[in-house]
Amino acid sequence: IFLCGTDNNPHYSSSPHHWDQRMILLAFLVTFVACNPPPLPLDDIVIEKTFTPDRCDRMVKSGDFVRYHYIGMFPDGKKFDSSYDRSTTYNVFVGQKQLIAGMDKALVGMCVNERWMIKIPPQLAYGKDGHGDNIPADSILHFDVLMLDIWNTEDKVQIKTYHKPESCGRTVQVSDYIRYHYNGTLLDGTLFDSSHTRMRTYDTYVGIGWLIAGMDQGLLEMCVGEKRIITLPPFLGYGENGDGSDIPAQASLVFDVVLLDLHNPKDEITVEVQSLPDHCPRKSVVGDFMRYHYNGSLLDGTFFDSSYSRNRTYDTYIGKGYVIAGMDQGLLGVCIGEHRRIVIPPHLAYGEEGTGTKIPGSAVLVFVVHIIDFHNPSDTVEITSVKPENCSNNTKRGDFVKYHYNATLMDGTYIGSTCTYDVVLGAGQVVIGMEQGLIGMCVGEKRKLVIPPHLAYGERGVDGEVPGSAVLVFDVELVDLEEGLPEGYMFVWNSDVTPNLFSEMDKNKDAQVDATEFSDYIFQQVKEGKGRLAPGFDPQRIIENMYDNQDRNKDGRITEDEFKLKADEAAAHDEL
Ligand SMILES: *[C@@H]1O[C@H](CO)[C@@H](O)[C@H](O)[C@H]1NC(C)=O
Ligand SMILES: *[C@@H]1O[C@H](CO)[C@@H](O)[C@H](O)[C@H]1NC(C)=O
Ligand SMILES: *[C@@H]1O[C@H](CO)[C@@H](O)[C@H](O)[C@H]1NC(C)=O
Ligand SMILES: *[C@@H]1O[C@H](CO)[C@@H](O)[C@H](O)[C@H]1NC(C)=O
Ligand SMILES: *[C@@H]1O[C@H](CO)[C@@H](O)[C@H](O)[C@H]1NC(C)=O
Ligand SMILES: *[C@@H]1O[C@H](CO)[C@@H](O)[C@H](O)[C@H]1NC(C)=O
Ligand SMILES: [Ca+2]
Ligand SMILES: [Ca+2]
Repeated sequence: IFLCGTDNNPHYSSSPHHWDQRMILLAFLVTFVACNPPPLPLDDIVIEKTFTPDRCDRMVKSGDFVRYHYIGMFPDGKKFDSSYDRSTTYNVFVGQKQLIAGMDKALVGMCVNERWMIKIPPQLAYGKDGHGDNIPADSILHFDVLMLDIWNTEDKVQIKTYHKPESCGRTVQVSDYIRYHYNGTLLDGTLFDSSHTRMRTYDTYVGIGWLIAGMDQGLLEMCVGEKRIITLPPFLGYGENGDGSDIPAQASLVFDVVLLDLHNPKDEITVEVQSLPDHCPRKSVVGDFMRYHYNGSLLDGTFFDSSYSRNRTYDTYIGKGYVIAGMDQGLLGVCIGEHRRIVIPPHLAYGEEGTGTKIPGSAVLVFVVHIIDFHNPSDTVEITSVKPENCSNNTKRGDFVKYHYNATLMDGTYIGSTCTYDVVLGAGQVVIGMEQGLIGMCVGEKRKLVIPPHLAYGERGVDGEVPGSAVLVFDVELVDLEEGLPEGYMFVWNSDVTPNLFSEMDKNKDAQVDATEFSDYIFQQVKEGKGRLAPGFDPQRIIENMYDNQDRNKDGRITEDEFKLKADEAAAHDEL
């Protein structure tokens, strides 16, 4: 009891006991254990491991620099110092006599996040002299230590790739510009920063001092989609000053990084031809108008737009600044039907600003395009012909023709077909391109006509059948040809006209020609081969028109005067 000292031992000193010698001995032992933990002598440090983390990437070696928190106590639990009270870790080299000998020895082997109770005898602490006012001579010291950070001046950036994408073509090189997401933590796991909380990637040049040295090194050789953990010592990070309130002085940093985007400002577009059609009569040039489908994504595969989802092609002139510069370039030299992948760096796309919600600033864009068709506003109808053996009596304006056709778009999409189609050439009954394509054909001839939209259905197309600005392909076969009349005539005489025309027509001799007399007479002439009506039109209507024309005063009869008057006028069309 007395060994303990009365002030230390209120319980025993105040207990009224009646004891014999044995009880004193017992009390003595009990008191000893109860009041003052480890007694002298303590030969060496004693370590009690209060917490050991599951993971231990590295243990403190002599020569390492460490950051840790501690509470310094005397064996009775009385605190004499604490780093927590100063709100800053204790930062020091281990094994270089910057610490008391016992600490230099004890810290070796500790892991980050490990917590030890270290008990140090005076001869390995402040010995007989003690230390200042706080530590009396011959004090055993207890330190409750929590290790937070370990590094060494020999350390280099450590890179641990934990995910590598299947294809890893290009990798980050010095002076590349990259976009990435990261989580930054201290070595003990404390998150100090994350691009995710800002909801935007970190965008920067690499290897040219825009970043802390460790990141400038640690991001090199990464490929898009790769995930790596970059660990760097403070001298490659924020060093002795730390950064702001979140990165303490002398802190090792751990960055969990996923690379999303990569380009170099010197980059041009890259084009990868994925498939070419067998037949490619011409390749696109500046000024062509193109219809294409595309899927657009970012370099990490994030989809941002597709023409397929809209069910319609993207239609534009190329090489003229109607689309982003990279696309203007990437669409040159393509064949109709070609598939190609075009990778466009941001300076040839939407630049540092990006656009909309889906294309971030400085994003590299990947377009997989399928060229449906293109044409030039100066294009004419392209005709490929297969002629029969005796090919004469070729079609010309005014001829009445019959033909078969099958129509498709350039990509083979079926548009329509007919068994026979009848038209008078030059009468505006079919699109201009078709009129042109049917000229000069003989019966039995087959042609493939490629008709640009300005000679077909134009920018509007035909609702539900022909898309706007579509190039059309017609396979035609001429099956019949009836020669037309000279331009502008609906009826011609094959032989000389009788001088008694009026009286021949006036069958009932009442000195006027009525509509029936007129049409009977014309039909008769046609039947006898003396005259010809323009083929391809309704004869009844032609004759009615002729009659109306001749009946100048519109009283429903033609008099001899009206007849003569009209007949004298040369070169008028629907007339006798
Ligand atoms: C960072 O943290 C976020 C949120 O916890 C997580 O989704 C992400 O995968 C982490 N890693 C990287 C590299 O961003
Ligand atoms: C375009 O993207 C869609 C949806 O991701 C996909 O189904 C389709 O195959 C893609 N088409 C091309 C030509 O890449
Ligand atoms: C596109 O066309 C397909 C088939 O014709 C149809 O099922 C789909 O709903 C259309 N989508 C849009 C966005 O019009
Ligand atoms: C082509 O014309 C020649 C001479 O007019 C004739 O002998 C031949 O039979 C004709 N061939 C056909 C396929 O009509
Ligand atoms: C060409 O036309 C003339 C007169 O119409 C006709 O006699 C001849 O048979 C035609 N020839 C062919 C090959 O159709
Ligand atoms: C149109 O297609 C049908 C069916 O494939 C074919 O029999 C016909 O010869 C084609 N017509 C033309 C004018 O090419
Ligand atoms: Ca009459
Ligand atoms: Ca009249």
